[in-house]
Parts: sequence; structure tokens; C-alpha cells
Amino acid sequence: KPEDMDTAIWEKIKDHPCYSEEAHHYFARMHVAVAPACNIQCNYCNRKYDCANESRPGVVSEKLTPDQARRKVIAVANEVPQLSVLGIAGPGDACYDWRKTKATFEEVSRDIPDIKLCISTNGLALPDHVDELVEMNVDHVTITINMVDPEIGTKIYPWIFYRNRRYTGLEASRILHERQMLGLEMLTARGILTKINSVMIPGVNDEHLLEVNKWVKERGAFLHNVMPLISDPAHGTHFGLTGQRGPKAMELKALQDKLEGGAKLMRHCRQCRADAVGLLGEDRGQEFTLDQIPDEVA
Ligand code: CLF
Ligand code: SF4
Repeated sequence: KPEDMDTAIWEKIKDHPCYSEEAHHYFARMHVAVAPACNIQCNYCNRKYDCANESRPGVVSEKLTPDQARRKVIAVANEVPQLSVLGIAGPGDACYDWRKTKATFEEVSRDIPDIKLCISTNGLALPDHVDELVEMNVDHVTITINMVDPEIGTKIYPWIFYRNRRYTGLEASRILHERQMLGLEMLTARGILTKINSVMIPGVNDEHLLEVNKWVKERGAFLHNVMPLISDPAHGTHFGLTGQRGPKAMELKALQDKLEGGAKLMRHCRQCRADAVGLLGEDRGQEFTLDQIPDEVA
């Protein structure tokens, strides 16, 4: 344990592969794709991937019901002894179709009480569910925050769907921003560890992520994970269609270096799929598709 770290925090991160760089060599995570729908539109989204809303070429993840998810988690736990974390990270937003997320966590923790629960969200619906996250012992929440200036937000988010209404333009980004900050503050106040994922979009929010880092640090974020936009027109991202490019590895590293000294950076993210299984960087998801999972698992 690092000397300057609180024991309670250490207990929460020591076997979480994303929150502890050390742990990612030894502990595995799995995602269950129970969150099909999303309440916002990001220009970089292709609705296929996630932890945290990055878009990434590949195959569409299988959408699961909470009971299918429960069976899948048990099947994986039986095969992957390093499994320590269950994450809900897409393909849509984990806080939007809340009933499914909640039912999944409840069903899984009934059978596997010591598994750590983790979610990734765009934050719009997050403040409505913080109390239930506490009740369910969710210790890790990722919020994807790409701006703290709604003017910049207008270049990233064409619309949001909030309280039964669609908002566009500056108003949409202002609401999203306020909800993200509120959600982060509420989680910090309750001692839930937060990781902020930011997608680096060259020419749109790259320099601005310094400001984002400051804001989230002030509000208690535990980690900041700056990820490259992966845009590929063949996979249908809106940015892909406008020719927006992702950053080069050097540009990403230069930005990460500038961010040193602010909120602590995560540098070992592997931009997982919404149905990833295994150690970070290893994806055994294809071994655990539904057709390979027995109806009854114990
Ligand atoms: Fe999954 Fe995300 Fe939880 Fe980790 S992934 S929900 S925090 S258990 Fe991890 Fe994957 Fe990077 Fe996400 S390496 S994309 S940061
Ligand atoms: Fe796509 Fe995620 Fe954005 Fe929703 S929050 S539109 S799923 S990238």
C-alpha cells in the first residue's frame, strides 16, 4: 500500500484492475451488456462499445437480461479465478435503464456477495440513483466528462433526453454539465470512488481537458482517465462522417504529461468493450457468449 494512502481507500482499490495499476496484473473484470439505451447523443458514439463511452471498432455486444447476466457472471466466476469486479458499462448508459442495472447488481450479489460492483455512465441520470448505489455497496463509479464549458459541449453533444424532453444546443450541454458536476459531488460526499473518463477529441476539447482535470480534482475525483477518440467512418461515428480524427499516440502522451500534478491520471486503460471479460487487455468475451452458458449454473 502506498504510504500516503488511506487504508479505507486502499481496501477499495487493491483488487480493482482499473483503479489500481498494480492490481491490473492480477485481477480481472467483466462487463455485462445489460444497458442497451442511452439518454444522450455523443458525436463520437457508435453505440457498440464502452466502459465509458469511447467508440471502438469490433463486434456488437450481446444484450442481456438481468437473469442472463447473472448466469454469465457465475459461469465466468467458475472459469476465471482472478475475477474481482463486475462492471456495467454500456453499450448505452448504465444509469438510464436503471431498473435493469439495479436488478442485475442485486441478482449477482445475491449469488456472489463479494464481487465488486462498478458502473460507467455519462452522468445525466446519475444524481437520481446515488442513494441506491450506496445501498447496493457500489464503490466505483466512472463518469465520462468531456467538457466543463457548455459552449464546447455543443460540438460534442447534439442532444440529450432529460425528464421526458429532448434538449439541443447550449441548453443540452448546460444541463448535462450541471448533472455531471452534481453527480460527482454527491458521490464524493458519500465516499464512493470516482473515475472520470474523458475522450480526447483533437481541435474540440484537447486543451480544454486541462480545465476538466482541475474541476474534477476540486470535486474529489479519484482518477482521471484521458482516452483517445477512436473514430472510424466505417463504424458509423458521427465524427467519423465529418472527418474528425483521433489523436496520435504522441499527442495523447503530451496531453497526459501536461496533466501530471492535477487529478491523478489513469494510464493503463485498454478501452474495453461493453462485454469484455478477463484481465485488462485480454478479452475472453467470446468464450462466454450466451449460447455457451448453461441454463442453470451454480
Ligand atoms: Fe469496467 Fe470501467 Fe469499471 Fe473498469 S473498464 S466499468 S472502471 S471495471 Fe477500465 Fe476498461 Fe479502461 Fe474502463 S480498462 S475502459 S477504465
Ligand atoms: Fe454513446 Fe455513451 Fe455517448 Fe450514450 S453516453 S451516446 S452510449 S458514447
